[in-house]
Amino acid sequence: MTAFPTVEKVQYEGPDSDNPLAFRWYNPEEIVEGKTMKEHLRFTVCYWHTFRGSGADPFGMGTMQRPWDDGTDSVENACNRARVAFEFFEKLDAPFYAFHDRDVAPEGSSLSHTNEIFDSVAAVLKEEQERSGVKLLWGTANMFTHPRFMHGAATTCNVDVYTYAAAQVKKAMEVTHMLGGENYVFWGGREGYMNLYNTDMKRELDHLGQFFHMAVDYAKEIGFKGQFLIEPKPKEPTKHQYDSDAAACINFLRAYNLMDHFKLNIETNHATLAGHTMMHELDYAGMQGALGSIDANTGDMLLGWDTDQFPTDYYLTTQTMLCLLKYGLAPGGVNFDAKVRRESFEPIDLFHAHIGGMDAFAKGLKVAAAIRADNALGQIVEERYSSWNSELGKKIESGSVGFKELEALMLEKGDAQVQRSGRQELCENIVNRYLDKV
Ligand code: XLS
Ligand code: NI
Ligand code: NI
Repeated sequence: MTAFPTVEKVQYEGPDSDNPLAFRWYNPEEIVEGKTMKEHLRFTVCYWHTFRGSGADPFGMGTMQRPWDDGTDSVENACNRARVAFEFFEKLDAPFYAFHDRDVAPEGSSLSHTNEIFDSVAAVLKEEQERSGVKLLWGTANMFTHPRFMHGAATTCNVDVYTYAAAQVKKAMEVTHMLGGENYVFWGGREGYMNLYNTDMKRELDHLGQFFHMAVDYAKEIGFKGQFLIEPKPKEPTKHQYDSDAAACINFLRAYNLMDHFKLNIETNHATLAGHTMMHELDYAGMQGALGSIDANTGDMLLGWDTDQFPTDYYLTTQTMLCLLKYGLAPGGVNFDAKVRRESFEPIDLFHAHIGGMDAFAKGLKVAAAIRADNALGQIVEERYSSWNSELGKKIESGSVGFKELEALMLEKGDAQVQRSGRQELCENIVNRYLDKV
């Protein structure tokens, strides 16, 4: 049985290929900066959009044709879908996948029943991982779909729901560990608020900090060595998500003494919803030693929500790869947290979407590496800050002078020297030049 009878394993054919089912840029074994593309990019297919996305939106019902899926919540359907997913990962040559507990397995009539179902499906996932060699980048718990989580999970006003959430994450961590997951993700779901009149923000954040400490303790207890990741997002579904952006997450982690245990999973569309660029979020997380992994997608300039489109823009992927090469990515990866449009309802569209995203990132990797090899942007940055290499600059940077000394110096000098040009347009032209060249 095959779910994708018309598709062979996708191969690299080079930039001139017009085969829509071939890679033009992603050449897994090609070496860039001393590592293969496969090692750099660690491409990951997400289970929720690709295998559970129905195409429903607030105005209309599902549109996707998924002939292998009988549309029921049976365990058999879940196991069968898991096998189809692995056929997809293999044909796409994707080395990793990622899931929420409830994407792969349906809920049962009680928590213990749900856990049993999860175990049965996890056994299939394990078997398929072993058969195919595809690995789990990360697991996570869905604590936002079910009505019990209407007020949040680890920040809920209800202690019973908090307890349920703790039990759910415990189980999701165990399954992630059993499947050799390299990371475990916390995206806030409904951790946030709709209105401050009815919200005790301090208490909710204290509870969240406590929750993460429990996760850290439990990981130690079961020997889970994967990296914990928090995924920032500013809004949606709540009007204010607590993990609103990289800076807010890092402040939270510091305040609750969790910096040693967590890094960030930065998502493009979340960055732009927060009013930042992806490059900003990556650079901010990276400079704080907190860049863990990325959810690769893109938003739409004219739509104000998380549209989760596949990334095809070379500027975006070049900027992203400049940061990933600078700060490193493993054990994180490039996870396509992206969905095909509801008008792209055929199974083959899943291939087009992922191939496009993988090629865009592979090209971005090559362009970024070429820019770095010539230090083309680095040189401009170095020149721009060169005044700081003076005696005075060194004194300030090492903290050995204060306002009084600086005032004395400037009183003597009378005025500050002329600045260097920022050369922004030149930088933009340089990026274009390398995009043309690669
Ligand atoms: C939602 C998030 C979600 C996380 C995983 O906006 O991106 O998909 O990545 O819970
Ligand atoms: Ni995401
Ligand atoms: Ni998202």
